[in-house]
Formats: sequence, structure tokens, C-alpha cells
Amino acid sequence: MEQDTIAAVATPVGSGGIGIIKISGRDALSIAEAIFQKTGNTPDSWRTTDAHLVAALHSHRLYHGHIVDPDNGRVLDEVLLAAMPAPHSYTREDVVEINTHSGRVVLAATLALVLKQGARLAEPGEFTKRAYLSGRIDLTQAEAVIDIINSRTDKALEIAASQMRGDLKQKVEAIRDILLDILTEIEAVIDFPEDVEDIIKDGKAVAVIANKAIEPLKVLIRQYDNAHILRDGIKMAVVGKPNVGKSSLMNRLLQNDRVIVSPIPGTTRDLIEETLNIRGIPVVVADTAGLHETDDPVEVIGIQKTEEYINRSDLVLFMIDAGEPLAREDYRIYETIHNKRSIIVVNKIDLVDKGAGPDIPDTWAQTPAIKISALYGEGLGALKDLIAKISMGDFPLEPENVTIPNLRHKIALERCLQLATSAVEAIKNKTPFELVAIDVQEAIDALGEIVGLTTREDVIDQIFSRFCIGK
Ligand SMILES: Nc1nc2c(ncn2[C@@H]2O[C@H](COP(=O)(O)OP(=O)(O)OP(=O)(O)O)[C@@H](O)[C@H]2O)c(=O)[nH]1
Ligand SMILES: [Mg+2]
Repeated sequence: MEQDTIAAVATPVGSGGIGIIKISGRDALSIAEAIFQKTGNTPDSWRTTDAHLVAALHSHRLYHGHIVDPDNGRVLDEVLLAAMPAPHSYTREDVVEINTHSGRVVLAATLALVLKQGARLAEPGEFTKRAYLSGRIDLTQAEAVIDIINSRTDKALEIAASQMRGDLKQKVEAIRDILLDILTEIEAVIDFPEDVEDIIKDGKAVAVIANKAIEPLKVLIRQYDNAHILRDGIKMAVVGKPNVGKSSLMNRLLQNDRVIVSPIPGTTRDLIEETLNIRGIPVVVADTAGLHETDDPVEVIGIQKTEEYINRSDLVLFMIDAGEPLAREDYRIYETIHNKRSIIVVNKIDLVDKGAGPDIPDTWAQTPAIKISALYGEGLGALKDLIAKISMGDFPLEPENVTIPNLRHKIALERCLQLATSAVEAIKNKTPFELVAIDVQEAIDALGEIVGLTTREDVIDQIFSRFCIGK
């Protein structure tokens, strides 16, 4: 596949030690030749040899030299350059990487020079898309690249790294191969009914589909259900009436004084969001404005925002004061949150005798409750455990448990499961094999969507649009 040549700055914007410009495509090496002056050679000496720069540079080595504008001889920067000729590169095309100093101007000037030599600016994710289109990686591995970049916890990184190694791809392909074999058998039966191998007729096919397709599909779907929050995270809101200690808890969880805490009710007026890692789960936690009746227009806006946020949250920490009887506001807040996954957090237990606290109505019993002191940090470990348990159940976080499909994969796995199940039923019911074959073919296609064999163009575009430029 001969593609045009793309280039981009691959490192984040800003000042730093090095910035990298990546070039990929058929002109990558000649562009490098035009603008790179290798140390130890005058430009003339290596241009007079009839060897191309490609031949002059060993692949996958870093060469020291300068970027020089061929039009006017202006030296832009002292750099290290690596040439990675096809097919041994990220994209499987000719790739050149130039390590310049990292500054906005030097990177922009070097990139402009590269573009002037005929490359075009890469689109977001285009290098990885080329790696996928060239067949070096499948779609799950391409998705893992973005997951690695976006990982917010070690566990999320572990999941993404496993996917990048191809663990999910292999599991999906193994199931797909089984279904392909079955399809071949079924087609043989359709074409040559008299020579039928017994595999279909005596029920062996049913067992093969059940054990080698349906079972592993169920395992993968279960992995998603149990553990997808390790990669996707959860949104958690801390709500309660004014002054119960919501901001104090937020600061405790973040281990710094991010939010203003004061004895004045109504201190927090805006919604404050931060990301933290609770037992390996990326949690976006929001401290909210205390919920109560007020005429203050700024507080009113804060309260509206809180109510919207509650709707979007996966988990709500409903905080009450250990030292005070429940107020009308508490009952009203419970009404808003009782249908959500929530935890009643009884705060300020340092102010009351051990075991004491407000009388919690029996009707609230369905919601787990925990006692803490946000001020002194008491009960925080137990609260984190409870957050993790409510979010993940008892799912074990063992290293072998890191093949976790994403939502896109899960939807395809479920469709495959449903079709495979219906194929089994059809075989058992002696449905004509032509019809069984349709189910099996569609089940195969569902798996093909995961790895990128039968994925719709717009879905592929959408996946790569999540990337940054230069990846
Ligand atoms: N004794 C005691 N005081 C606490 C505890 N948690 C918070 N406080 C105090 O309670 C007061 C209010 O705390 P905040 O964290 O600002 O409460 P809030 O719920 O964010 O209040 P608003 O933003 O006004 O809704 C502060 O004086 C805190 O120091 C606790 O566990 N024990
Ligand atoms: Mg507050």
C-alpha cells in the first residue's frame, strides 16, 4: 500500500528536553536527506556518493547532525535523527524521527521545513491508523495505544498493555477460528449431504460451539461487566446539606487542601472535580454545593449543577452529620439519591460517643452506611474499600484477569453470543443447515468487527479520531 507522506510533532506542546518530529511514508527518507546534515560529513560528501542517505544511514540508529534549510543554508537545530525503513517501523512504512530541542518555535520551524519538502500534516491517530491498515496491529491493539496514553491508574495501564500485546485479539481470533471451522463443516453438509462428517449430525458441533465459543464469550462479557470500570473509571459525587464536611472529605481523599473548608455553611458554591485512584479504580470525584433551600442566586446555580451531576454519577456519597439529628434537608436529599448507587457517609464521628450517631430510618437500610471523621481521617480506608466493593463486587484483581474488553467489544461479543446460541438451538431443532449457516456467519462477522476485519469505516474513523496528532 503506497501512501503519501505524513508528518507531525509527536511530543506534547511546551518547553522541554526533546521534541520529536515523526515522518512516515514513501518520501520520509528523501525528505530527511534534503534537510539533515549528518555530523562528520559535509553535505557534499554524502550527496556525491551515489548512495542515497537511506543507504548511508544504518536503520534504527540515532545519528547526530543538524537540520538545515536547503534553500538558504540556515541551521535550525542540532538534532538526533533515526531512520526506520519499511517494513520495520511503527507504520510499516519508511519512518524518520527527528529529535530536536523542544520549544514551540523550533518544532514548528522544523515541521514547516518537512512539510515544505512534500509531506502533509498527519491527522489525529494517522500513524497508528497506518499501522492498523498495514496489518501490523489489529483494531484492538490500535485501541490499546490510546488506552495506554489515557491510563489513569497502574491497573488501567496493565489492562491496556495486555491488549496491546494482543491478548484480547488472540482470544477473539481463537473463538472466530472455531466458528469458521464449524461454518466450513456446515457448508460441506449443505453441498455434500451424503458424505456428512458426523461432527454436525451427532451433536459434536453443538458441544464444540458451546464449549469453545459460547463459554469463552461469556467469560469475556463477564470480564467487561465486572472490571470495565478499571479502565473507564467511575464518576462519584459527594453530596449533603451545607457544612457536613463534604469538602473536608474531598481534601482527605486527594491528600491535599484542594477545596476551601470553613465552618460557614454554603462555602462550596461551584462543583469541583478531581481524579483519584481508589483501590485501582480511576474515580472522578466531585465536591458539590450543600443542598438546601436558599435564595442566594449563586448557591441556587450550584445546587442545580449538583442535581444534574447526581444524575450523571455512578456512585453518590451522601454525607450526614453524626452530631445532629437528621434534618428535613437530609430526607429530601435521600429522596433524590435513593435510586442511585449510593453510600451513606456519617461524618464527624469524632464529635460523638463511640457508636452514637443520628437515628437512620429503617427505610434507608438498603443503602450501605459507614462512619468516618473527615477531619481526623478515621474510617477512610474502610470507605475506600466500600467504594471499591460497591463498584466492582468481589471481582479479583489478579494479573491474569487483565483481558478486559471495552464497550465496543462487549456489544459485539454479546451479539456473537446471541447468534452462536441461536445456531446451537437451530442445530438441535434440525433447522435446515442453510439457516444455521447464516447465524454462524453473522457470529463470525461480529467478532470480525472487534479485530477490524468487518468493522464499518465510520467506526474505524471514530476510533482514530480519539487520538492526538502525532500518534
Ligand atoms: N469535628 C469535625 N469537624 C469536621 C469534620 N469534617 C469537617 N468538619 C468541619 O466542618 C466544617 C465544614 O466543613 P466543610 O468540609 O467545609 O463542609 P462542606 O460540607 O463542604 O460545607 P459546604 O461547602 O458549606 O456545603 C469545617 O469547619 C470543618 O473543619 C469532622 O470529621 N469532624
Ligand atoms: Mg464544601
